[in-house]
Amino acid sequence: MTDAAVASLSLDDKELAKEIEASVEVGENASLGKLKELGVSFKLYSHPETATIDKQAEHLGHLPGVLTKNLLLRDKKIGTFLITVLHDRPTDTKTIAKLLKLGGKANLRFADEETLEGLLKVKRGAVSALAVLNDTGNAVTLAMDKALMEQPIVNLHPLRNDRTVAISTAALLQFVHAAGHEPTMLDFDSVPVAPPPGPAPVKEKNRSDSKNGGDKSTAVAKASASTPGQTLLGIDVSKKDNFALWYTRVITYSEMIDYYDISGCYILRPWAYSIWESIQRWLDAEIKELGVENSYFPLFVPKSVLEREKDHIEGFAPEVAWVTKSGDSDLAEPIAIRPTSETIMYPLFKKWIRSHRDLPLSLNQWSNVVRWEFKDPTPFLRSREFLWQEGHTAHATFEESQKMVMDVLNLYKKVYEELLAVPVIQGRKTEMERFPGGDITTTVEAYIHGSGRSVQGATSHNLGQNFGKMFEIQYEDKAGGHAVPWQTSWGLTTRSIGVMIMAHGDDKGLVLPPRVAPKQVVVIPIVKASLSAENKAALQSYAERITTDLKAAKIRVHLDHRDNYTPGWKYNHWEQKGVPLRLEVGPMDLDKGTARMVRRDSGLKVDLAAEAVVHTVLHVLEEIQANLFAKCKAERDKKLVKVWEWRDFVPALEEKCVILTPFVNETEWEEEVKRRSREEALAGESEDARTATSAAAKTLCIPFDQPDLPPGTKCFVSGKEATCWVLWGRSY
Ligand code: 87F
Repeated sequence: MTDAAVASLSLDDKELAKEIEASVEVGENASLGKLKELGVSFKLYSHPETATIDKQAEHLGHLPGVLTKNLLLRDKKIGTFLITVLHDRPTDTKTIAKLLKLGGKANLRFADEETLEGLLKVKRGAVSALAVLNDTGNAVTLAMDKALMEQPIVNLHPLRNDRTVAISTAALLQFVHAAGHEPTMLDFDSVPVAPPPGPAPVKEKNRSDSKNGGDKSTAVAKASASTPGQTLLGIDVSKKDNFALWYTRVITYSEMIDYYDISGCYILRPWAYSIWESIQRWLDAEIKELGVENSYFPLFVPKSVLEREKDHIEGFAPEVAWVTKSGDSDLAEPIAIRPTSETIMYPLFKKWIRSHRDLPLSLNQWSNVVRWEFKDPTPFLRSREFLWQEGHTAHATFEESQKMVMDVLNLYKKVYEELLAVPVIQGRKTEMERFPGGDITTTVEAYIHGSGRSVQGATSHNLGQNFGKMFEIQYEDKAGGHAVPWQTSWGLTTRSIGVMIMAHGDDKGLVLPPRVAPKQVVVIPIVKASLSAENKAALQSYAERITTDLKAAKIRVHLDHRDNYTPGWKYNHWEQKGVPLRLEVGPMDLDKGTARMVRRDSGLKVDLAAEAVVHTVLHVLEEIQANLFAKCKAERDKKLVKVWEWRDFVPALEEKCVILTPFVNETEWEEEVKRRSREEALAGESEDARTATSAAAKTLCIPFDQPDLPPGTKCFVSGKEATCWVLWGRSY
């Protein structure tokens, strides 16, 4: 991190504003002039150009006040709208049209650059509500987030994106009124993320068993008429049509996630936490096999210690969350909440590593970390607090440390492939993408077929002797001399659960790999009201016997014997929750001594003899695990292509491919690919750069498994001689 960036974190913001205001000609800028004229107080910040909200957050995220997303939308028939909303709002045109109450026929589009400059006289990337000042003809309707009005301070670009003004929302309203605009308020609470609970048709997927009353329509009518509150929302959007919304539906309807009042923070409900426990159980045992011990270090980092290692913090500073007060009193020194624990642990490493006999020192901790992200948050994939394990080891030789890096990376591959059934590619990060505090970053990269994006699954770093030197970790080696240890650090987070959900889920909801499913089998007795008490009891004990047998074989099984839900409702419920196998037991099964097994992954139904249930279930669970992996790998492999020339690169990206190219592996060329791929993909259209997903390609890794690279092979972008094959993609 540069000194200036460190300073901007700790400098009192009033001082910063004063310092900056002095260097800006307020009078030159019409919007600032207007604010002065109105006599409202404001602060002005200067920063490099920030054309996107992410960039703005990078430079200003630590200051008071909220950031906004601003867009100019247009419907040729209805008119033009300047939308100013809180930074984490969904801003797809459908949602906005709904909030503006434009009716189903509206056709909102992002206004082009020409319209923008014509009407508001600002460049793209510099738009804010302050731009209505230039709309003297009142051609634009200003629409503002209702919730914004509850915020004390808002940060906005004053017609240029290398400046930001902080003003009160009251002052902002005064400003827009003075500019002749009465803003329309957008109430996002009226468009919930998940639809409100309400009656939805329950599909009775009962088999037409005459004894069970197979008339579907009657069954549905009964379910909703006689048992209010028994309705179940179905996933009403397909994975293919709207992946983001589909994901939101799946994680909420499956009872994995609930939302919280702080943006970017989520509740991991038992169904999700149990999956994390499965991952923990397996990985924890394997880590211990490598000789690593668990420990726990404090959540807090003193400011001076966090900032001691500048390279390490470089670029991360805006994401650090600080505690500055206890009650009403300021703390003597601000305290950071751990975003990672290098700076917390290594002062102790210095204390504990004195002799070569103290090595290797291999510690792991299971904990939470906080990184105050400003990109759109996504449950599991990008949240402001997440769970992980972080391992930190110190060794006498580079070779030993590198072995640890690779052993752990291999465990991470197994977590993804053998537990979560998601194939990954192992490799090394390029100079541009590696962790700057270390020497080598290795990674496992997954691919999400539904979105065409890649995800960094987990990383394992060789830190070299950088931290050792920085934290003065020194020991006496065998020869009696002084030596600095070789260190590693590595982490796997709850992001892995999000990757698994995205990889396997379908239009009915979650699909869980049996190895991590909290329940692997659900047994559902088909009890109808018409059944005699005696038959009911017999059926009940039959279902219980099957359940007990499965439990005895260590299968995670649940008997859903609730009598206030219909079988059809239960089928839907457990399908949404992704349980790998369902066993239906009805009166006919009792008579015949059978059970009907239904697979979640394929929908396949088979009638089993009761004696064969345990054996078959064990076998089929393995088959489902293998099938999910194979399906996911086939989908990925279909999209894994080689490209030799630039002209084929962006078209392949557009086809949602992950791309292997011969590459010169120079940072300038990597930047060039990022820039050009974004530009060509957007072809003049605006990227909704405020969202977390970018149109640009980036390097995912230099795969360990390198295809042949005959001497003389040219780099696909620079035309120079290629040095390796590199994997590229759009990523989360
Ligand atoms: C955010 C804020 C402050 C990532 C951050 O990958 C610091 C950091 O150091 C930061 N985000 N990192 C890199 C973490 C490196 C390393 N730490 C141990 C890992 C795995 C676990």
